[in-house]
Amino acid sequence: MTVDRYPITEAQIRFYRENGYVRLDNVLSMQEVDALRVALDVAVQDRQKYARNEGPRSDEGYAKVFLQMVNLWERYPAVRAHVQNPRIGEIARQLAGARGVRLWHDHALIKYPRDSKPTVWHQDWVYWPMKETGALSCWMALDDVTVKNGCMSFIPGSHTLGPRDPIDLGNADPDALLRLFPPEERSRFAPVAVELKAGSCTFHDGLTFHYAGANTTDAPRRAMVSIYMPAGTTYKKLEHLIGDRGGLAEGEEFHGPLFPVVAGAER
Ligand SMILES: O=C(O)CCC(=O)C(=O)O
Repeated sequence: MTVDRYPITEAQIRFYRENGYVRLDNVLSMQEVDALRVALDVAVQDRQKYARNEGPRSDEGYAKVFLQMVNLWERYPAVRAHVQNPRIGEIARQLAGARGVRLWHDHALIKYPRDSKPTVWHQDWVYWPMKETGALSCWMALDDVTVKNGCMSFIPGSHTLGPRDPIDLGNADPDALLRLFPPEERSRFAPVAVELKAGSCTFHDGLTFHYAGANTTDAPRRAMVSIYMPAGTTYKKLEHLIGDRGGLAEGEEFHGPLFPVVAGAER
């Protein structure tokens, strides 16, 4: 059997560990990208048809940042194939330096044009009910992304600064997180905007500061994000937008079919 592996290099893994993010080109084929685009279109239509609220956050400010649809993998086979793609899981496992990785959740993030707001600087881990750090996101571009339509930006090395208070993603000032730091420290932050072709992606650590500008073009900016946690990550009680899935007790390891193992060992 041929193992479908992405040829990630030691230098890319080192870059990720030092900077808290890494760009990887041509991870998906155009057929895989197209299958995800179709699935997202259907999900958007289903959402309208069934008045389905795919995410509990629907305040007006948040809606202008993006349409967020969570855990599509449970309903759309193309998304399931993507989030459980061992090619992606294995990259996540190697970057995290873990024995194995489980899926935490997926979310499609569609930044619609016009009246679009930036995704303000934030860290992800502070919203996640996990005791340990180390979980990471694969942000897959389904359209070519540039500064004009809201590509991601990262502050290299910010994952070493530790967790800060969560930011109100719908209403905060874009720089609210950065202003928590004294001016001399802030002046050393050097954000990097990462433009990508569709089918290329970034991985970022849950503690890395990241941002995406408003979409100033005429077309939607579609991204499919899947979040992986190192096997052995344990549950910490914290309200989260995907709800209290799995009925886990404080300190219990994430396990079971809601958090499938995507690469490597279960524990
Ligand atoms: O796509 C965006 O606008 C932001 C994505 C993000 O914050 C994330 O994937 O953690």
